[in-house]
Amino acid sequence: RMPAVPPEALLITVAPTGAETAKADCPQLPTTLEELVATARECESAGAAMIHVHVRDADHRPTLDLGLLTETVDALHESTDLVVQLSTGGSVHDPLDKRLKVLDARPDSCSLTMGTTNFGDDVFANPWPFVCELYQLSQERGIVPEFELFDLGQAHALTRLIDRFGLPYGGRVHCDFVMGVPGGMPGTADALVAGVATLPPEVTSWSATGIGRSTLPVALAALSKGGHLRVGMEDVLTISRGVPVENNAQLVERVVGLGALAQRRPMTTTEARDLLGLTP
Ligand code: KMH
Ligand code: ZN
Repeated sequence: RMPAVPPEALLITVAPTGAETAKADCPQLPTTLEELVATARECESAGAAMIHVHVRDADHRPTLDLGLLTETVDALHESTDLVVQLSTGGSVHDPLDKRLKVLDARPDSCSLTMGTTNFGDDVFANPWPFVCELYQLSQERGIVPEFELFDLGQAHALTRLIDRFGLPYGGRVHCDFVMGVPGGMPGTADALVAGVATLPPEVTSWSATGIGRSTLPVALAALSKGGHLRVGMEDVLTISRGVPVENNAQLVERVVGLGALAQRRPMTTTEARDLLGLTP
């Protein structure tokens, strides 16, 4: 085995697109495969080691089309060394069966949200039987889940999942706190501390992301607690009040700078694979 990933290594995950923003409202959002690959390469150069991917169709609308998902995973593997994580959350309109099929595209990792959340005026549905099915499927397929936690109950639900079905493929347990969603936990240091305290002992790493204006408070709190970071235009579209984000690399560069202040340097893609249990 490789030596353990050192504590100063900071995993930066970039979430470049999401399923909520319309291309028409944000032309700089990467929605085509070409734009996504270019973004991925820029973000890898800037310090990202993992990419969390939502795919868009020819009309720039969110899709879970298996052909497009597979093509995207393959293209990202060909042009970058990034750990490729596909979203199984999709959009709030995607049916559960289609979200399970995402694993057929054979990503390295998949997001796995630990419970149902009010999501603005919508509902992001993750009923318990679906969570169990997706988890077991990830174990069978050799895909490493990233447990997405939108509230404290979801951090606690991870104990229940691991007690029932054992550890993920690869033996590591990586979580991501998604904070500041209207309907979920707030994007505050207090909420992050409570969330970390609620994680089961099996957790080996965690990151956090704050939506919208909670981006910086959450990033600073996560660095203070020794966690990792997710950033990207899925989560925030302004770099400061009223100033639009130019591109995803700009957000990655900003947290590389925050990491440097906290004496954390970007984790390499090789270290990220080790951290996540993707190295045999
Ligand atoms: N688009 C949200 C409804 C995930 O990627 O797994 C769900 C989401 C979480 O973005
Ligand atoms: Zn997502």
